[in-house]
Amino acid sequence: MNSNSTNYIYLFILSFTFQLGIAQQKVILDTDPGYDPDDVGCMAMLHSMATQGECEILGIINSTEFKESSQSISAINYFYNRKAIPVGDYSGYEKKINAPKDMYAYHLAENYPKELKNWKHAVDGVSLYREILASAKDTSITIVIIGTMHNFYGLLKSSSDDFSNKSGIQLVKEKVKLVATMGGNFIDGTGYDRTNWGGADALCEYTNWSCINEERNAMCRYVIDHCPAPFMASGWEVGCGDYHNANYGNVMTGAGLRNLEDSHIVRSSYEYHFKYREGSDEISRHSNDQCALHFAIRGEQDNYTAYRNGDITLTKSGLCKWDSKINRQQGYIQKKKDKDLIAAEIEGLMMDTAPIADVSPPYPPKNLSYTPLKNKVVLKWNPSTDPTKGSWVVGYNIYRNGSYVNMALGTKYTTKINPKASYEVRAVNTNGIESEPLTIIVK
Ligand SMILES: [Ca+2]
Ligand SMILES: [Ca+2]
Repeated sequence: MNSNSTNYIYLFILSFTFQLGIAQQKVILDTDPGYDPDDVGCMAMLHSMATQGECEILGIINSTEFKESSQSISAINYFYNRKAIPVGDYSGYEKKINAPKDMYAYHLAENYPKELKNWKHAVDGVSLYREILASAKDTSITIVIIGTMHNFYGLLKSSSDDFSNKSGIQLVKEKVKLVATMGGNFIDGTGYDRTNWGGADALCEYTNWSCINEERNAMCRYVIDHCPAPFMASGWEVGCGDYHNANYGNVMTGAGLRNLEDSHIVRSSYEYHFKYREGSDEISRHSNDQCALHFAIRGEQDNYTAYRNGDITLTKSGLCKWDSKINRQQGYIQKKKDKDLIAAEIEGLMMDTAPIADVSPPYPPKNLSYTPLKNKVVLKWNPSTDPTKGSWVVGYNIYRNGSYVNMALGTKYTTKINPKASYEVRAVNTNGIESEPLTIIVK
């Protein structure tokens, strides 16, 4: 094939992609790995869609109180040869505790290689959001929350810092395209919560974890009342419909993982969970978290019906309501296609093997400059990219006088003033490979 026809085919594919409206999404995933393996299924899907060029994963944040949860995220990133993806963790708990040994988060942290040697080395979750959003283009970021709201609530409550002089609300308003969340219950637009939104008193006799959790309910009500970006919920009834036979049943995934190698991290997580937590040989699970991500990246396609541009209310007792007459850019999805057809698509995405590690360096950043402040200096540069499909730039390593200092997640780094210091900035790809440096001497 000559290069003209190659170019022609490339342009054709490019225009076809744009016609379909499939743009590459820049995603921050906020997850709670531990109790339920659907978070692992969801991370597997995310990596798989990244390999196919549908999205870049800018960071993954844990919201649980378990020390092993952020490490389990790190192990999953490592498995998919993207060990340099920043991992965040919620630092607001009074204390972090060890995960019970029957949890897959414990299993992954113990038995799989990972970059994060200790949860304390994870980036603070709220800081991770703020640093990435501060340097992002307007309305460019998709946030997918499949855990609790601890980190995102913290972001909305946050104020000016070294990353940005803007409030968290302002950053979300400017930079975020969509907040997609697994949560709530919206059969016919209303229902009692039994998810991370804090549960509901009304369901307390049903299972004890659906009793109201006042902290989560209050956080979620704040988020719903104050989130200035489009906010879409994938409720309990979408991925898991066993509650009052809601919305045509469960989207069950996981059984197919048995076709993978024993050591595949997703298969192993599901098997561990079912063996030790449920005492079962079956490894099929509802797909609550996966449906939220599926919609966030691919849109409704023919899988879901999206009810947009309304207003969500969550009451203190856990009742979720949607009002189509007030447009606060909030809404929810319901299944459109048969549950088993959606499940097949999701499970297919959960079963990818790891892509080849990207060993070619990203392009170096450009236009490094600095601004001296009172006791500080702010380095700034232009963003760079990695040309390898399925890889991207996850951050920039900063060196001072030849020694590594830190990784910046945006295109700015603030540090205490150090006269005559020489700074190097190197772009870092998903596999941790650095670009050639860009150097400046602070006078
Ligand atoms: Ca979850
Ligand atoms: Ca590369």
